[in-house]
Amino acid sequence: MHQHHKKTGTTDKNTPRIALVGNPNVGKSSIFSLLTGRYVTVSNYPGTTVEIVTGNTAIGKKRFLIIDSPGVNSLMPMSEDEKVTRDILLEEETASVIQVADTKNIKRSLFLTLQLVEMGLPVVLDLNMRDESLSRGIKIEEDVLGDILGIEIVSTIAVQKKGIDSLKKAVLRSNVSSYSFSYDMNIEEHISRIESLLPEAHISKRSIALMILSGDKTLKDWLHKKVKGKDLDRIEELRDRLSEKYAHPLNYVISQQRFKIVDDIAQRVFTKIPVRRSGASALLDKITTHPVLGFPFLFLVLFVLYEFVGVFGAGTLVDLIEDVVFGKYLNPLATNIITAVLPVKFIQDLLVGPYGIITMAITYAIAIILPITATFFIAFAVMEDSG
Ligand SMILES: Nc1nc2c(ncn2[C@@H]2O[C@H](COP(=O)(O)OP(=O)(O)OP(=O)(O)O)[C@@H](O)[C@H]2O)c(=O)[nH]1
Ligand SMILES: [Mg+2]
Repeated sequence: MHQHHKKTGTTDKNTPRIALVGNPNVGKSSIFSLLTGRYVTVSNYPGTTVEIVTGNTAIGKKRFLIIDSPGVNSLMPMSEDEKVTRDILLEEETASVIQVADTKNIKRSLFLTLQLVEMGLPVVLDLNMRDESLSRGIKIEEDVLGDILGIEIVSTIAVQKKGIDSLKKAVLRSNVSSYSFSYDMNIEEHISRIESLLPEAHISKRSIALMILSGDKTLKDWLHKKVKGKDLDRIEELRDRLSEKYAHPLNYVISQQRFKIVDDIAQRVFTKIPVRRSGASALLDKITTHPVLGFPFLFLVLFVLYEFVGVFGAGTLVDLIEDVVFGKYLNPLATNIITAVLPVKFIQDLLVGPYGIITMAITYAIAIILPITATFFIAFAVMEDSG
């Protein structure tokens, strides 16, 4: 990887920016590598130790600067990483946001989608990790979700390089969502009051008002630069007045109302499909969970287990090892060696013969314990792995 240090965004002011945003560990960097070439720029986000990777790409005939951002769970920042991602969207113009989502975790993803939609930015929702979601029988009705949110929805499997072309096409078509949702009356009233005191920005005033109401302290510097002191006091007063109306902190109240909206959407788009498996395993599944056939099957399993551990292990194998391996070969061999090497009868009796340590104790220890424990553990392993 070719790396050199440069401040983000200064590459070329005229190249439209695409920001990759998403929850932690959903495949943002994998998608980033698939979209950009070999030449990327790694730099610290100004004033932080957080690393940001940017790269150029051409989609159709257009050139874009793509930014890979740190994973976030919310755009109401609680950590430096989250602040950086929020600032990437706040501080500069973004042509389009690609939200990379883990399809298995649709609710967590939608919680973030709502905040991006609120920001008034053009968003493409990329449902990544479709391989994993399908293998768990999770399917998202993309058309329905697209209709609800009014944005481009695509699905990808980054590790298999699948869906990247449709993602690129969707980026060219990306648009600001037409979806709007509201909070309770008190919150809505305070949002509009605060909005009227805010300047134009790269993200909507509504989203900034919600950050302020959520008690976002990381916005302080930005606000001091952009808003007059008198208006800042008024904004704080409005937030304090609203928070007095609730038993819980405002960020909790706002999050709860968002979660409710996320639940409603998820319910409409989330479907569970039967996981396709081989015929034999599906049949086995049917038999073992069948209310009537299940019991005979249980007894069959227990019987096979008894035959294997009890009859074969404790019977056949024990006899074989005791009588043949030890009785015919090892014990006579040990007796011959001992009587040849140690002429003292007392010591000979101690070691070999019917009560000798070697012939009796070791024979029993190995011949009896070994086959039983071995067959038992084999049976145990088979049962555990088969579930
Ligand atoms: N099965 C599967 N794994 C994927 C897919 N996309 C990415 N991964 C894997 O998921 C892991 C995380 O991928 P990254 O691209 O590092 O995720 P990220 O969103 O950049 O993570 P952070 O930057 O830490 O938030 C890696 O092991 C990827 O190989 C996918 O579509 N399917
Ligand atoms: Mg990453």
